[in-house]
Amino acid sequence: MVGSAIVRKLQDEGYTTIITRTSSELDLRNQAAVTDFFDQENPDYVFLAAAKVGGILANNTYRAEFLYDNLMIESNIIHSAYKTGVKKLLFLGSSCIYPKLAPQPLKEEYLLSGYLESTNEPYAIAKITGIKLCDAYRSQYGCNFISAMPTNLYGPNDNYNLQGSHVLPALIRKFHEAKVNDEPTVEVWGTGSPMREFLHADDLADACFFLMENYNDELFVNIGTGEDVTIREAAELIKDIVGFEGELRWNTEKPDGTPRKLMDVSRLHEMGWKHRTELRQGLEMTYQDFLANEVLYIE
Ligand code: GFB
Repeated sequence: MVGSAIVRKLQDEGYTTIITRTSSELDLRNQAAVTDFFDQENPDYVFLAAAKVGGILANNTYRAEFLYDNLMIESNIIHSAYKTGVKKLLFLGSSCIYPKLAPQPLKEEYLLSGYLESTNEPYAIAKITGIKLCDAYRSQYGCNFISAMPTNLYGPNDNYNLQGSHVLPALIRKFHEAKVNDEPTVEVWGTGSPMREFLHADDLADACFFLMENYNDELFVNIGTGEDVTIREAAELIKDIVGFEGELRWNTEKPDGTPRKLMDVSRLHEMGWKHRTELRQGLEMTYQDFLANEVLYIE
């Protein structure tokens, strides 16, 4: 989702020499394969968006994979970028790097000031390591490697697998299928009280391009909208957009995860960047994209 959004942004900006690989073409966990790739292609600029990602259930179930795969991907790419003299690299982390009970909104300096949320601790540790790798290669070797921490994302090419997905694609699919099959209820996980901030993938890509052009410092930068909603509000919004007329059934056996993770985006705003897509509009676009690509998204 993020990689394809960045490619769309670069194409819109007129770039023609964009080098990409799918995961089946290049296994980024494989050090030798990544070394060969960088030696052959010699990229000038790297957007490191590749990661093993998923929603709360996937993070909590595949704890070893979320830690191992992400550590390998980051280590291989960042080290190869240094070895081959990449001019600039942007590493993408996640808002889950912050302590579970950090004050809100989350300022960049709250990193490592408390315990992490347990459901995604392995993923968060891997992402914190990515930030620290960029910092270490900057301080020891002078590499211009920067990091950005996006909030929860959604948009085209999201994962619609109900066991692996994040909340918004899961609910788009569930409400849509319940509407089509005339079902009376839709199961929604947790209590509905956690709050989440959501950013459209095209806005994220725009922010990544902005940072690649304008930001060269060590301290990582939050990327978000600065606004959040409860999961209950998000569910009601999707229900309305999809046109499902039944009831929500809250399954409190499933975890809520962190109570809130609202980004403080004042640094990005001060630099002159702000999101464009509001949540309702973004979800309407995403539902249309889901309808157009349902066959591809649901295998
Ligand atoms: O989007 P989500 O899986 O990730 O869940 P997190 C957000 C909230 O939505 C949780 C609730 O409180 C879920 O219980 N929820 C309700 C659902 N219904 C559903 C559903 O059908 N599917 C899903 N997936 N959730 C992830 C982290 O946390 O966020 C990652 O695990 C990463 O590490 C990512 O940071 C951005 O926001 O809780």
